[in-house]
Amino acid sequence: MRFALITYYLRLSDYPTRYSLAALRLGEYLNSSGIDVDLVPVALVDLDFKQFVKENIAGKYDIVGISNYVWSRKATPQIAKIIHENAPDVSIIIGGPEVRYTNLDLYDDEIFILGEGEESLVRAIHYIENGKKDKDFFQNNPNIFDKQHPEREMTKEKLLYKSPLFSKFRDVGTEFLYYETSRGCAYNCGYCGFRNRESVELFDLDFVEEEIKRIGNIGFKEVFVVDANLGGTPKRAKKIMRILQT
Ligand code: B12
Ligand code: SF4
Repeated sequence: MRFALITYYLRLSDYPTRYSLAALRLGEYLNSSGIDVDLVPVALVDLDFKQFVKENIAGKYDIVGISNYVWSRKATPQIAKIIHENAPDVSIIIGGPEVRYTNLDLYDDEIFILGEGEESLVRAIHYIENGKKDKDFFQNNPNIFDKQHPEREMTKEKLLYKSPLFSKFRDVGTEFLYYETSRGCAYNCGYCGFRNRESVELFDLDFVEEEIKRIGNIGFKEVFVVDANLGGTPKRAKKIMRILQT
């Protein structure tokens, strides 16, 4: 089955990349799990949803994943509706931080994943590939829900990664890159929108070194490091900075 991950971008002049880190991470994870995946970046400004779906999705893919953040909360149900109308055989899976606030009245038969996507997305794709026959699927995956199974809860996620970045997806420009070295934040503030996981986990430093080498080889001009824990782990932070400098 062919899978497309739709990822929106905005503010290209400030942050000149069409690829979110989520898309790159999920893309590599799916690819190394044997799933045929394409990344489909789309500018959210002035987007003609119908034309986008006709040109990029209909007839090309069986399953579409959509990355939903607060800035795409209006666009996502609209795109899902237009996919249903123009490509009715396509199944839709929605993930990202905004899933926590999903209003199911706006949706039809989409599958939603709370929290980090990697292994849950693989499981949801296999569920669809197997004709949605597994009756216990939602019970066994409490972070996954749909309109028929609206109960949901965050599950404890283990930080999962297989291939480093740029194993499959290398042609992502050279101007700018989002790059992470840990996930989660130790503070867990009540008002924070970044609450995809309860615990903090750090990427293995050898893995980080391999990825930074690749970033250097590709020659990115600017790298935005995403790590809520860098200041709290000074020894590790210094190591990462040294790797970045070499
Ligand atoms: C880098 C970043 C930005 C970048 C752009 C992000 C981008 N396009 O990728 C910039 C600087 C532009 C930005 C701006 C803003 N941001 Co910001 N940003 C981040 C930050 C620090 C890192 C994002 C990231 O790459 N994380 C690492 C990746 C791997 O994690 P992830 O994106 O969560 O993806 C995982 C899961 O969500 C899930 N997932 C994601 N997509 C999908 C899709 C499918 C199908 C599935 C199954 C799963 C799935 O799986 C992924 C891998 O596990 C996060 C905080 C954080 N640490 O995550 C805030 C965050 C995403 N931003 C946030 C906000 C609010 C904003 C602003 C609106 C702030 C403002 N008031 O202006 C602006 C507006 C953005 C805009 N587009 O106009 C919120 C979003 C809350 C929400 N409910 O969506 C966050 C969570 C921060 C927070 N503390 O609240 N941001
Ligand atoms: S990222 Fe910032 S706001 Fe969110 S939990 Fe951590 S310290 Fe609090």
